[in-house]
Amino acid sequence: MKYFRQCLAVAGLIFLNSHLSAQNPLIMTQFTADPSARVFEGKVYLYPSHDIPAMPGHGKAGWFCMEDYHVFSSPDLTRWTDHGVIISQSKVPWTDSTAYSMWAPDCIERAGKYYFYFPATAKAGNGRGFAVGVAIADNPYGPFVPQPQPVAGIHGIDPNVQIAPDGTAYIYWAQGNLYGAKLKANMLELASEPVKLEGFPDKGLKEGPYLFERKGIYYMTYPHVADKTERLEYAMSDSPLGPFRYGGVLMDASPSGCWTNHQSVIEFKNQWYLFYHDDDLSPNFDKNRSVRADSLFFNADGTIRKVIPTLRGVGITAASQKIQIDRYSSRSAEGTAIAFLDTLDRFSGWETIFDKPDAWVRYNSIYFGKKKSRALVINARSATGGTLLIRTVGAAGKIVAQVPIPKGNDWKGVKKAISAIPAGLKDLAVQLKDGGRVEVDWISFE
Ligand code: FUB
Repeated sequence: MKYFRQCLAVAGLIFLNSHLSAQNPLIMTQFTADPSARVFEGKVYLYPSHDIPAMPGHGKAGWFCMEDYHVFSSPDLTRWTDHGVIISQSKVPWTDSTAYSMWAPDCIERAGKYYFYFPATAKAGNGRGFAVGVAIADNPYGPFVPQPQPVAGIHGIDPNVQIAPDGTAYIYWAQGNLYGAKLKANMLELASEPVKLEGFPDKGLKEGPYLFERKGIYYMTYPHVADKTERLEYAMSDSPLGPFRYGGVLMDASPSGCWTNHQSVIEFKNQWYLFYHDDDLSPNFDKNRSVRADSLFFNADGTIRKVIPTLRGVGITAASQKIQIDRYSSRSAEGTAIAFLDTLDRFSGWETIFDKPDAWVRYNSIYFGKKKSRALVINARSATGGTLLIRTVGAAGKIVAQVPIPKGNDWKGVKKAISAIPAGLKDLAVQLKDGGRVEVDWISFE
């Protein structure tokens, strides 16, 4: 049954308004990559690529394999809703429906219409290689109607569209280097000759252009292979088509070895965020990726501070939710490890293993609502038996509960009354009191 669920999840067939978990990665029901995040109608919409494992007759083994796109939305960056498939390779008139090459997309709103841009391999007679198509909808979640032909004049991948404050729309794409052109007001045709954008490192692949504007500065962000794998960089300009001046590294290449990264940047409720991807749910095959988000900050001179990827990610976690402490904010130098709960079903997530006295993990931004919590539950198991201390962190930090985890091989929800009732927004630490080995799946407050 578990295997069946996993197959459905991987194929993207479990969706429809399922509310998903917070932290990184953001989506735990399917592989997602190349996130284009947008703020529409007061919510964050996420338009990622949808990686699937290749199978005989479906895609090329060892390579990217994508046949459709889902869209997700969230009111708070914590609860994500999957609105299901919006475009699939078999439903677009000009795409090769055997190519499984629906790579990094983007979406933008103009005059109440939503324009979804996607690269794909054209079928014979529609040009060679990658073209960029457009599909139009009245809502950010669709239904999207694909145009019969791709945008004339674009050969490449990773489309990105921005509308400058003066109303001019620009489209960007990649083909080894970064290119851009103006778009007509119909958002479907180029209004100027494509230009190669200038001001970027000469050496190494550049792709995934994503432009945003802040305080009159145009920031072009992009993945770049400066060494062995992609890192995220940015460049700045006073004009949407440049020339750009190199700004710096936005995110270092991942220590996981994931060859690609791909980004978007949004401001939501007065905070800037970087969306990107890594191979969290597929550590042995980096073409099955997962989308992440972390906060992004600017320096006073307009440059961007490098973003350090976290597992905790963004958003506030309700105390009554299952708090996945394996997505920690920080942890002790020794005595903790993170492991998949089930290596045959990685979508079921991770556990935290404590195996040294005083080892701890810290999980930030838990909201204790109006209803006072009187107890907590720890879903745990322990081959040795052991005791966990749960405490709030900070100057007024208190021990919330001391929870004995009985010896046993099975996962069990261990409930304990709380001695100090937390209120408001708190950071929590979970600590192994003495010796032993304790595994924790999640904790939650009642
Ligand atoms: O997802 C396929 C390709 O990998 C994207 O188009 C690139 O940006 C890279 O992330």
